[in-house]
Amino acid sequence: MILEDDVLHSLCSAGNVVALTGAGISAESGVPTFRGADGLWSKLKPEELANFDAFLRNPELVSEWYKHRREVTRVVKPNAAHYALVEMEKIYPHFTLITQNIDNLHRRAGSVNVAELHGNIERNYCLGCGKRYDGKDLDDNSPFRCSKCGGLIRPDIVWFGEMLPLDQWEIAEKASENADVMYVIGTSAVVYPAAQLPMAVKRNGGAVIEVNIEETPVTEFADASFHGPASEILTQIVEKIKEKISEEPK
Ligand code: BV8
Ligand code: ZN
Repeated sequence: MILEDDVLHSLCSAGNVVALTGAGISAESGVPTFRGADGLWSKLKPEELANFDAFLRNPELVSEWYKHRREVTRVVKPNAAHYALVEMEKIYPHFTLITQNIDNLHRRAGSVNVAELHGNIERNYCLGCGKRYDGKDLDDNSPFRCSKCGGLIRPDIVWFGEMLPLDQWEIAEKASENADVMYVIGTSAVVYPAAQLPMAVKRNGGAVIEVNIEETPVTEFADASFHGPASEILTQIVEKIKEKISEEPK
């Protein structure tokens, strides 16, 4: 990976730094992505599963799908890319991690300042009374009925056509508007409104650094695009930043 001096300098001197992650950062942990060749949605159609109407039409099917995905995310582990972002949070004065992922791997790796735009697969709530349920409380029956009111329990995840959690979105928007640098990692950048954040950074004069195994709509306006597995690329970037910072006179 070639990290030009001017890019490295901008990465080292950045004060406000943001990372936007998608399913690709968890791919090397063994969590299937959505749109890749072996992606979740190559077999199933999102409209059949990741939306509220589908859930009301067939709560068993959708509940089982999320139960299966919870089981997958529990056995996998964060990979070097997640840990590289934990390191970044220590290096940079202000670091905000914005994730589209629902797999909880960033928090399990140790990231603290995390905005979860699309929810979290371990969180669930009752449609009837709002009672909250942890994923582990649900795993022996589906569809999941509320013990308090008998209502249907759904995952606390943002489905297509649903609003993103306002508090998380506001954190993400504000961090992106003030960012000196945004790392865009492992996302196909096709799902809105998350996909508009890199352009917001660019518009406000920040640098956009893409890490992906293939080109995406971000590639054409990124200040630098590194094509390769996030675990390798991010580990190398963090090492080079640490090296450069250690050379600087105290
Ligand atoms: C909303 C939760 C508004 C469920 C998800 C037409 C045009 C534009 C927009 C729209 C439109 N029609 C509808 C919309 C809006 C819609 C949208 O954007 N649709 C898209 C598909 C066209 N958005 C919404 O509905 C959002 N809500 O807009 O509400 C509103 C306004 C008023 C009132 C009410 C509502 C809600 C969006 C959230 C949907 N929920 N998931 C679940 O997960 O089960 S989206 C789903 O896609 C995931 O959350 C995921 O995070 C997200 C994005 O996918 P990626 O993370 O990018 O994953 P993907 O597989 O696509 O890509 C992986 C990438 O990693 C690839 O690039 C690959 O190359 C790379 N990679 C792989 N391995 C590696 C790697 N990179 C590095 N290293 C590796 N090793
Ligand atoms: Zn209830």
